[in-house]
Amino acid sequence: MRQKRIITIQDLSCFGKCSLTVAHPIMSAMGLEVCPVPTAILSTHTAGFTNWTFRDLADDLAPIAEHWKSQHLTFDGISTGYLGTAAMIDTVADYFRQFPEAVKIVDPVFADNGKLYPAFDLTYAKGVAELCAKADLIVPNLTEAAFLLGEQYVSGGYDEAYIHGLLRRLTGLSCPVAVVTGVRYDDEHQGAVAYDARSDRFTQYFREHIDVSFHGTGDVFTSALAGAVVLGKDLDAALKIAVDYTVDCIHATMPDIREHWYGVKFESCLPGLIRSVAEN
Ligand code: PXL
Repeated sequence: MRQKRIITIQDLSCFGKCSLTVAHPIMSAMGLEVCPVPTAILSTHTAGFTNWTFRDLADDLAPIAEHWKSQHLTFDGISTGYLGTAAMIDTVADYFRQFPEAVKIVDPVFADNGKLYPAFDLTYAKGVAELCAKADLIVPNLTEAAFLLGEQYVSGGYDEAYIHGLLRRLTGLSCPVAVVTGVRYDDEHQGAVAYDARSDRFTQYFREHIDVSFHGTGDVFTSALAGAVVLGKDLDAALKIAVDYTVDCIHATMPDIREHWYGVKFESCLPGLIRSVAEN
């Protein structure tokens, strides 16, 4: 059987443990053949560092896809993350058109904690909502979900009915499956809730809430989720694999939180992820 093959389109932040520098090793460890398409090269990510370098690689993306088409390459999945510019959204939509056989997973990556990331505005958020309409699976956090729907962000005190309604409205963007991350119904637990509009079915997986916030955990979660989905795992198994791995990475980083504030130590947890893929 041919190894499952996934394109991952997002930036390469050379330091900081996010986007491609986590997606590639995580999905490789899961057994996928990973084909990274860097949208930009930055010296560091933009959350907490200053004066980072940024080189836009937008002009390289279309020729890469054209070359791959000329070589008759096919892909089982395409996963997208931080794209950097609104123009890049159209380029990614072209990848979706050129490789219709691939399962398309969009992590919006433009906001958190009620606020847009520094590089983005409402036009960008609208562009991502249009990209979500072309995806098979979207993975917003609660802030991104609110922006995608043009709704008020609700930071807490919500119940299951709210989250289920939110997920139904997200699939109403014209994407069959939505997963929201960072859901907390009480003070002790945190997890992800998914909805498949085709079967009208919700699924969820929670672990203990850890009262810290690390940059890049969204990218870690989506990498493990996308890897699991493209490997053919069902939504229940994929949620468990991704939540467990993300929580394990946070635990592994906690003792070193001051030194390691910029991202999680995902490497030491890869053996557990590999076991989890085999078991679930
Ligand atoms: O983890 C999301 C992310 C990815 N890439 C870059 C970022 C961010 C979030 O701020 O700045 C460059």
